[in-house]
Amino acid sequence: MTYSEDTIVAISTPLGVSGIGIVRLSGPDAVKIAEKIFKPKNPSKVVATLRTFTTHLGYVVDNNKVVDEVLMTIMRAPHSYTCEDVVEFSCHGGPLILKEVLELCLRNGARIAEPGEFTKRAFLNGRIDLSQAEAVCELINSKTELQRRLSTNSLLGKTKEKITEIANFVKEAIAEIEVAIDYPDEEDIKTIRLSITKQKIEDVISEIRTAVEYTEKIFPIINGINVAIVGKVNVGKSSLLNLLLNYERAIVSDIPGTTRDTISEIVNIKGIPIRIVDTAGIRQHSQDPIEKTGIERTKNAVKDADVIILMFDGSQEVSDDDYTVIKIILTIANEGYNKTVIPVINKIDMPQKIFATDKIMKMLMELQGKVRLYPEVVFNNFDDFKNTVVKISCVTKEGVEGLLNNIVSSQSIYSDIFSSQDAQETLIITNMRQKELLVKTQQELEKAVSLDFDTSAELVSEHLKEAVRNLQRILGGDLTEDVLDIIFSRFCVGK
Ligand SMILES: Nc1nc2c(ncn2[C@@H]2O[C@H](COP(=O)(O)OP(=O)(O)OP(=O)(O)O)[C@@H](O)[C@H]2O)c(=O)[nH]1
Ligand SMILES: [Mg+2]
Repeated sequence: MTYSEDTIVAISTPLGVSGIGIVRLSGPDAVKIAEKIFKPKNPSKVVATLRTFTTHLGYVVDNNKVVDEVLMTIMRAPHSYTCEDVVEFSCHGGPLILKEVLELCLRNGARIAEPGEFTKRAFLNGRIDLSQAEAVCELINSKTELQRRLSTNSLLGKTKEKITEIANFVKEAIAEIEVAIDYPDEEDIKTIRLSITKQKIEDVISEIRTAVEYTEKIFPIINGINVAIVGKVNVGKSSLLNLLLNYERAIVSDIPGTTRDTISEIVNIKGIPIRIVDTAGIRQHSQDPIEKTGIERTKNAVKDADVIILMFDGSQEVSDDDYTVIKIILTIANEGYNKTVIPVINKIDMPQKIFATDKIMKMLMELQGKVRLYPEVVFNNFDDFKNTVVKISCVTKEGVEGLLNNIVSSQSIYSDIFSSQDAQETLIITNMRQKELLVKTQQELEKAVSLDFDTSAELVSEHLKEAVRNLQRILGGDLTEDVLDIIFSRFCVGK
């Protein structure tokens, strides 16, 4: 029994010129539509009787006009991606050809598919659960190897397995408690059994807590690390951005105040997506309204950043403008944001004036304890300070590789994840929706164990039931149509 009455169609490959492009039909009339528009090259073949998982050479025809020579693959219900009859036409990849085949399907009774509708049908027809459906979307959109690895595990059903296991545990606990409620007489046995049950739930809580912590660690991989390059005007911020991107994304000039807006780009560094934000240079007493807006945006970039590269120009002595930048970071730290700051001296290919006095050390000392300075900067001895602070040149590229290593290792979680090959053993949650439900589950379980199982058994049971409902929602149970629509609308058309 499948859920859909209608047959959907979409171009399932990206639009643009390519070797082949695929138009996919799914639904009860998929084969009927194929009969109308596909003419097998071998005239003895009859479309209606073609076996499942077979591919056939032929023509897509509009009445008698040939639209394209194609390969048609037929996959019959229930053994297809959607569990419905699926027909795929592998056409030549021109956008006009694909559009014509698509329109032909529409004219013959198909409806255009919504984003993610094929996967939604696979879910509604019970072939995959919601965590797997979401993994499909995340896999398609994954930009890095680590992201791909995590979503693949989820797609293989690892999330589903673990969640089901936990839900079963909690269900058993509910059964234990209901038995205790029904037979309240045997006091001794009841007390012992309930204390065992309580212990089991506590174990589940700690397992969930570990999973939530792990999720918090892996989220930066999914979302990437946000890095903001800040500093006074002309220190070389845009030069560093261009260097990391390997092309001239931002205008670089010796005129102070070149960058007036924030520029943000994603680079893939060691398998981690890193969003680098180049900001407008800071200088005091700027009267220029555009520059003032730029500075506001710099403040926001600092707020959003996981790592702040605080850049200085080594060829100059430090100035009040440098101090203004430090004050911006301090303001944001005082608002309660916990930031990692990597102080960087740029332009080390030029004669150095920055260490002529220990002013820079004193300025940076103000950040001590307010932000996480990385790598650990030594402040009690000026010579040690000079050695520990990161130094680079955007011209000779000296020190830049080391800076990248520092960005990644400052987020220590990455080394953990790189080393953990057994991620399969851990409950894997790959998005916010799943994480929120897991946290709700944890809260319900905690409420349950905070109660006296003997005297409040009924209330305990209620909390446990709510916990199970939250777990089921992770897999897509108990969700309303509109919530599902929102989830699947994030997909691309044709998937
Ligand atoms: N010698 C030398 N010059 C550099 C280095 N990095 C940048 N510059 C030069 O410094 C000047 C300013 O560089 P930008 O990258 O535009 O500096 P910025 O910090 O983005 O400046 P604003 O956008 O004005 O705040 C340019 O002339 C760069 O060529 C470096 O490592 N060594
Ligand atoms: Mg700039």
